[in-house]
Amino acid sequence: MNAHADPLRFPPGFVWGAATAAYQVEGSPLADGAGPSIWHRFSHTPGRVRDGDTGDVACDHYRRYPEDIALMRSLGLQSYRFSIAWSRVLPEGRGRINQAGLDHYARVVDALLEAGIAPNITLYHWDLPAALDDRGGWLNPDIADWFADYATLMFRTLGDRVPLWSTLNEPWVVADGGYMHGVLAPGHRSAFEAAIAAHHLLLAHGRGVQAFRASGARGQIGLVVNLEPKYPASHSPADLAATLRAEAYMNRQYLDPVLRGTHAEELAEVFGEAWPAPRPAEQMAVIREPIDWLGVNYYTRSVVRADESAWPQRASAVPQRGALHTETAWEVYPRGLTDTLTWVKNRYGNLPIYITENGSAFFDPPSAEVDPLPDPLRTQTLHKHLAAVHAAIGAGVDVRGYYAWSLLDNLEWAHGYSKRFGLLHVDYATQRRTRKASALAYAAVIAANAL
Ligand code: GBH
Repeated sequence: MNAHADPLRFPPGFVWGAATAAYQVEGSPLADGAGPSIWHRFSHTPGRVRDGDTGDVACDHYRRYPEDIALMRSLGLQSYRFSIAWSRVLPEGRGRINQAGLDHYARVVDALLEAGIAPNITLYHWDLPAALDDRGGWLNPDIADWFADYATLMFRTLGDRVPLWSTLNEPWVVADGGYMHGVLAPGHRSAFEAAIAAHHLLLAHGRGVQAFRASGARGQIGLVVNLEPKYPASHSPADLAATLRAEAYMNRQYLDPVLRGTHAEELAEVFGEAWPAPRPAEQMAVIREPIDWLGVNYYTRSVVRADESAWPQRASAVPQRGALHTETAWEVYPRGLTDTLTWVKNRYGNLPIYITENGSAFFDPPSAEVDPLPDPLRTQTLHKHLAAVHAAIGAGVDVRGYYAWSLLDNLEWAHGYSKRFGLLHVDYATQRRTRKASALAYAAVIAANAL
C-alpha cells in the first residue's frame, strides 16, 4: 500500500503485465531449424559480452514456457509482452519458412490464451537474422520489404488471436547501440551508418503497420520507444541547446517522423555531415502510417550539460550525487515517468499508451535461499513508478497498461547475466525460478487494481 490514506485506484480495465525479449530469455537459439541471429554471433564473438555470456541457455524459456506461464498466472498477470525471434520462423530472414518455429510461437500464444493472459507480441527486439546482416542488415534499403514480409507471415499465422502487436522495440537503441557506438549487435561505429539504419528502421516500421492493415488481423498495432526526459543542468544557452540536442536525438528522432511526419531540426547538428537531404514525401508518408498505440519504455532521466567532447550529441549527463542508482548506474527518478507521459500527450496528442517496460536492476544473490526473496529496493522502486503512472493518468494521459521489465532475470545484452531485472529470480545453475518480494507486491497491486 502507498503512504496515502486512500488507495491510488487505476482505471477499470487497466492492463497489468510483464515483459521479456526472445534472445534474453529463450535459450536454444538454433533449435528446431532456427537460423542464427546477429545476437548469437555477437555474443559468440570474444570480448563483446561481459564474462563471455551468451543466450545459448539463458532462462531456457523456449522449453520452460509452460512453467513460466503458470507462474505468470499465479501472480495474476493479465498480459505478457514477448518478442518473436525472426530467424526461428525465417532462418535466412526471408524466403524459406521454418514451420517448427511458427508452431512454437503458436503454442506459446495458445498456452497464454488458455491461461487467460493476453499476448502482446513485439516483432523485432534486436535479434536480426544473421543472413540478413550478411546482406547489410539495417543498412540495406531492402530491409523494409524483408520486415514487411516477415510481419505479414506473423499476422497471417497469429493475427486472429493476438490483441496487441508492436513492430520494433526501441529503434533508437538499435541504431545508437548497434551502428553509432557499436556496443550492441552488429557492433558498428559510424554516424553515417546510424543515420541510414535509423531511416530504414522507420521505413520498416511503417511498412509493418501497412502490412498489419492489409492482413486483416484483429487487434492493434503500435511502436515501442525508449524515452528519457532531458532536463537542463543550468539555464545557460549552451546547456539549454545541449538539452534540446539530447532530447531530439533520443526522444524525438523516431516519434516526430511517425506521429508528425517531420524530422527534429537538431538532428542535423547531432549527425553533422552524416545527416541526409530531406527524405522523399512518399517515404515520409509510409513512416507516418497511423498507429493504434504507443509503447513507452522508461528507466531513467538525464540532466544535461553542453560537452564538446561528447560524440555525437556534444551533450553529456551530469551525475546526480546522492540519488538512488540501480546496478546499471541509472538514476531512479520516478517523477520522470510522469513528465515523459505528459510530454508525449502535449507534443503528440493523447494517443493510447502502454508502459511496455519499466524496471530496475538491483543486486540479488545467484541462488535464492528463501521464497519470497527480499528485494526491498526493487519493490520500493516499482511502487514509486506505479504512483508516477497513476499521476500521469490523473493529469489526463491515456495510459492503458503497464508491463514490468522483466518477468525473469535474463541476459542483459552486453552486461550478460550480471544484471538482474526480474520479478522472478532465476538460478542459472539449476533454472529454478523463485519469486522476489517485488513479484508479490506487484501481484497485490494487480489484485486490487490499486496501489
Ligand atoms: C531496454 O532498453 C530493453 O528494451 C531491454 O531489452 C533491456 O533488457 C532493458 O531495457 C534493460 O536495459 O546510461 O544513464 O545514459 C533500455 C534502454 C537506453 C535505457 C539507454 C537506459 C541509458 C541511460 N536504455 N539508457 S544512461
